[in-house]
Amino acid sequence: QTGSPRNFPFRCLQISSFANTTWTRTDGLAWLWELQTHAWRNGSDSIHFLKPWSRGNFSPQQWEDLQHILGVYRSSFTRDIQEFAIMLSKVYPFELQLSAGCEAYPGNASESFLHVAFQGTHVVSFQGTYWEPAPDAPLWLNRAIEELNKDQGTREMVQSLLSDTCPQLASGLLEAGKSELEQQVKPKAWLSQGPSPGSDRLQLECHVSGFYPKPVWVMWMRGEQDQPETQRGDVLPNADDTWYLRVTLDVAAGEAAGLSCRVKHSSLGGQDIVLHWDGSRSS
Ligand code: PBS
Repeated sequence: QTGSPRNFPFRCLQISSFANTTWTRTDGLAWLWELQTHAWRNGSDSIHFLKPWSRGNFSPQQWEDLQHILGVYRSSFTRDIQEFAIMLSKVYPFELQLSAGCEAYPGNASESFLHVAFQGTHVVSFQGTYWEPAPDAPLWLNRAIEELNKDQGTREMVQSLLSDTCPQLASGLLEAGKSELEQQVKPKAWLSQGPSPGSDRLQLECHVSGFYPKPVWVMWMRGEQDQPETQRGDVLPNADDTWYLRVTLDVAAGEAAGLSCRVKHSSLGGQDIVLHWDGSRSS
């Protein structure tokens, strides 16, 4: 993997809750691939830089300009949505989520996107120079989209944010954060006994934690044989940008001896971690 050019998408998320006609909040966050780089909390008038390299190659002036645009946007967005809610008779509470970003490709090319979800369902995207309904979007949205498309100033700003600002910021971040993005952090692994799934049965747990990046392979084995009954949990985030995974196996108490948990991860360079179940621990 190392050496070959690879892409790291940059994603900005906006979460807006409209509880009733007067209570709303909007939070923003940005990620470069697996790492959160920025946060923009509801009450705050400034973007929070979460990494030492979160300023990328933007000058203080460029950040100030961007914060100003976003500050105006946040209050206009809230106002516009409240007006749409009246115009379209939408009932409170509702949630809007925006996901926008870009990915730079070799040779100066980049691809950008901006999608909007209403109550968790994708309803609107920005395509080229216009707002467009998502396939299967409800018909009532067309009136809102028509209104939005009348605002040429906003369309031009969104277009330039997506096609210029975003790839510029993303490539600066990538350059500044490259070593952290590409770092390899080895997992630690340990075994434990979970709650008994039934009489004479054991739940064997294999915990794997502290690894980066996210892809990981963990299996319960008997010798060289994968145990297909292995149950894999979700890969969960630790607070320090590393990941955690728990993998379990239910077995008859008499069959636990001889089982082991095997962990493969890019940081281990082929030297898999193998932990053997200690038969004497099963009561
Ligand atoms: C319940 C209904 C659900 C409908 C879902 C619709 C989703 C809509 C997403 C809309 C996003 C834009 C909202 C604000 C915009 O309409 C407008 O009021 C403001 N425009 C901006 O702030 C431009 C920056 C947009 C960045 C978007 C990133 C996602 C204010 O516009 C006015 O001022 C600007 C200058 O600041 C221009 O002069 C513009 O012409 C003018 O109208």
